Amino acid sequence: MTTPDDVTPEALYLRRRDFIRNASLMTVTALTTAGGLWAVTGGGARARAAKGSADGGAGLSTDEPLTAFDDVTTYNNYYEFGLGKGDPAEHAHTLTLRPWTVTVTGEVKAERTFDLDELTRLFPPERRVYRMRCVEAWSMVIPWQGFELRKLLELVEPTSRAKYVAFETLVRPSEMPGQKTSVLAWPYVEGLRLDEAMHPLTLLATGLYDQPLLGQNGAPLRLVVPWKYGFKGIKSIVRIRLLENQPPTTWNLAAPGEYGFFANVNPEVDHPRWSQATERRIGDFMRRPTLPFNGYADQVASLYTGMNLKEAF
Ligand SMILES: Nc1nc2c(c(=O)[nH]1)N[C@H]1C(S)=C(S)[C@@H](COP(=O)(O)O)O[C@H]1N2
Ligand SMILES: [Mo]
Repeated sequence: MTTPDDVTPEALYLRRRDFIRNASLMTVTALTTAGGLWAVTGGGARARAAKGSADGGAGLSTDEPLTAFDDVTTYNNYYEFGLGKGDPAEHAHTLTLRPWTVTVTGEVKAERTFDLDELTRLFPPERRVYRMRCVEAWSMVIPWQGFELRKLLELVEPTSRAKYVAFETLVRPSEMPGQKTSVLAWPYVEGLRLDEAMHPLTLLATGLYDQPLLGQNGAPLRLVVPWKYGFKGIKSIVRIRLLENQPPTTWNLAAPGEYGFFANVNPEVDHPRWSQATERRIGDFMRRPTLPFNGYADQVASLYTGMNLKEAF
């Protein structure tokens, strides 16, 4: 059940707006408590799993303690299944995951539709332990399995006109109850610049904690871009398009003053409604400082040289 304390700050804004537009769309339990959210909520002092083990991509994994499996799989944002942190775990297991296809189209020489199992045969998943930082100022350390997006892009051969990559989530309101509401515009869409998409850190994840992804984490295929805020990590992907122009993105469409296209983690650029200087690692009690590019500056800062960094965040 959705309680006021577990509704996301990202969604509270939408919920209020949505409520004004159509009071019958959603339950209204959270309307009264916008102020209470920054109290310590969620994972609390739950047990930690063991340290992360070595990975496939040399030097790309962190050896920080992993966030507990229970937290990674019950404290989620996935608005297709509700606005509460526990809603995806409660509802997403009903999503039909097979057959599942991913179509790659647009500015490519070899358009192609992949069956999900064909994709994992072509690109055997490897283990990558990444930090994840949500724009709501909480973070996790997650042991993913996945393959580098660049491998898929190289296979379909982007044309010289391709500058961006756009991603789309499945639309299936019969199984995704949130899509019967207008809390966001569906499908959920995201995008990267081509060089970001080609970066070895950028993953298409098929699993975590050595098992296939659960519905709440974006099964069967979701994007992971660890130096960007979590909302860039679009779930349950069915279409990937290579484009000449920058594609629209869901959170930028919903609240252009709050979320940009790049969404690189930057402790010095506050969200309009809260500070990004520190974060709460789920499972920890004390907050910790947030690092530029979520601690991946050495690997990715060079992608943004010459750019106004405020624009890149
Ligand atoms: N399709 C879709 N993808 C999504 C979202 C969503 O609501 N729908 N939420 C995003 C947000 S805000 C975050 S923080 C991450 C959360 O990923 P996790 O629940 O696996 O930790 O998923 C992102 N991907
Ligand atoms: Mo998020």
